[in-house]
Amino acid sequence: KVTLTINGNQVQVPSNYTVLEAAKEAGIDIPTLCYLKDINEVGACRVCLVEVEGARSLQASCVLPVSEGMVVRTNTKKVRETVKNVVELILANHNRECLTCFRNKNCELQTLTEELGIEDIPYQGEKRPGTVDDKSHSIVRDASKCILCGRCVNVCKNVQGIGILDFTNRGFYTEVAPAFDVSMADAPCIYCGQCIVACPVGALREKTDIERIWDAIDNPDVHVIVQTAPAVRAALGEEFGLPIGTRVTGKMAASLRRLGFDKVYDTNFAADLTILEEGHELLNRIQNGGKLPMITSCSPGWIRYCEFYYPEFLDNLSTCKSPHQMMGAVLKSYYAEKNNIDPKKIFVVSVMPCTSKKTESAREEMKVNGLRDVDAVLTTRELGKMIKQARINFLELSDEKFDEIFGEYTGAAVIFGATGGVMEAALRTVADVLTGEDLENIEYQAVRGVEEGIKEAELEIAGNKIRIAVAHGTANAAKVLDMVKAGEKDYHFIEVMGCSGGCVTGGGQPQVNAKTLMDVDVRVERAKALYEEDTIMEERKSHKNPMIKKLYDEFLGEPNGHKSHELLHTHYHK
Ligand code: HC1
Ligand code: SF4
Repeated sequence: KVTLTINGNQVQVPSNYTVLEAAKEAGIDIPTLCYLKDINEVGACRVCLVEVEGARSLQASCVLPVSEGMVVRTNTKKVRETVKNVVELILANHNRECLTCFRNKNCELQTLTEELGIEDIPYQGEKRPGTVDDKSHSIVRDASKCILCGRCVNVCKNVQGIGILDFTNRGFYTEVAPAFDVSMADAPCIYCGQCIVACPVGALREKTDIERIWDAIDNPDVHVIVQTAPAVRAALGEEFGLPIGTRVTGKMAASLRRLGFDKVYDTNFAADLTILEEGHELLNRIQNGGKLPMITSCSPGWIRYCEFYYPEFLDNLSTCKSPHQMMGAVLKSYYAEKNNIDPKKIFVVSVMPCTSKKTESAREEMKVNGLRDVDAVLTTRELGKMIKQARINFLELSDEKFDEIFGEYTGAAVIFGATGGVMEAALRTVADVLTGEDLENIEYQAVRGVEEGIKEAELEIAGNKIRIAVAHGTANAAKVLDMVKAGEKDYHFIEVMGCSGGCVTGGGQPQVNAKTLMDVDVRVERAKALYEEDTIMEERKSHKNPMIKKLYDEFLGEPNGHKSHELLHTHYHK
């Protein structure tokens, strides 16, 4: 422990703390902008400057280690004036269209400007030319809003292990962009959107589909069906000021009905369906000498990562489409038939915590007879905006249920949204199939949690040894694949999710500001909401979903059967 003085108060903190962390612990708020805990600790923006006794110049507190007897002041005239000056310079070169910005009222630069009492910008010079790249299906990059903080650069490089974005050009013309200034559409970007979540301003955002969806809803000839991913219910409330990890399943269903969707369904239904298909695929591969390890295929960021960086593992991917794509395919076949609706007039909208799903839904592989399974994807953030546009008072809504029958789901489905959840859901079904019993012990703690980037276990089920691994974040996926390639590990089944924490912290989820992230592990809080929902469900195993049984009886036949292959499976090629 080290003792130092901050603003006249003695503070005792661990010796590996920075001054910023020490101040935070003492309840003293130092402003930051480029700082992002564990991801971007570079002292680049100079907003967190403090005065240190004995030092000639002001110091960036986010990179300044504490030391015994240190005397720090955070609120002197010199600090206030310098920091104000720093932010004024950033603003002078910033496209200040705040009122019409996607991030209006949710922008760290805007908040800082208000907190520092900046009312006019003394410097009026030339501005950096601002290019907008909106060519990809998933991500829009607006250089005129970029403040060069580097948060996106480091999340992509260090957390995802990819490095699409970097500083290009020099001096005044410095930009953050993919190498050689290519569009995000042409870069080997996986569209995970972690750069968007890390961005403190409006320089990176999703390509919005809001207007297309309003058009579909307003068109009386179109039957518009919405489905929501497991993880959305754990985060949507944050868009309306609720605490991180508040579960809003019932309010969400109610708000979707009020938005005017003809049917309100849950991707969870299709997650249960995925487990039946994928579970049987796994058993098939194990029993018939198929390609192992089998690797999950529901995270489209991970699929793109595999295609670009580990194509030798493409045959290891489960052939299952991701749940929301399966749902789309079932709606445009079974549901259309049953309700006598022309599938061409059905418009399927998925609400997802993910920006990569926008690109996934547009892939050629995700069509049946030339029709897209899913017509448009909204992020959780975009759904929040639509609810506000419709002037629905979200917080006042009473809980409602999803529509029958594709709104029916089990606890196994809802945990898909957290890292380890797909694995646990699959094990609950595979174990019952192998033992022929209705097992009571269904919580697989070894695959839960975010402490480890890679989780492993060896299970003994009905005399079979099954070796599994779970990786979240593509940098961790790379580590697992390298071990498999080197022959150091030999698994039967691997779950990979493109984002650290799984879908709950996907690139389409509400942004949480850097200050809050110093105290809260968002991955943990949102996952809790899903595990809680699991425990209160009547059925907690996918094969016990009565509507899934009905779907097989009336339409699909059996898991991995002919119809399933036509509608629910695909294959990725080099
Ligand atoms: Fe996911 Fe999935 S869990 S991919 O992580 O398999 O996005 O939430 O919807 O499709 O069900 C995301 C979440 C989601 C699919 C399911
Ligand atoms: Fe990197 Fe993901 Fe952003 Fe692409 S979407 S630039 S892979 S963080």
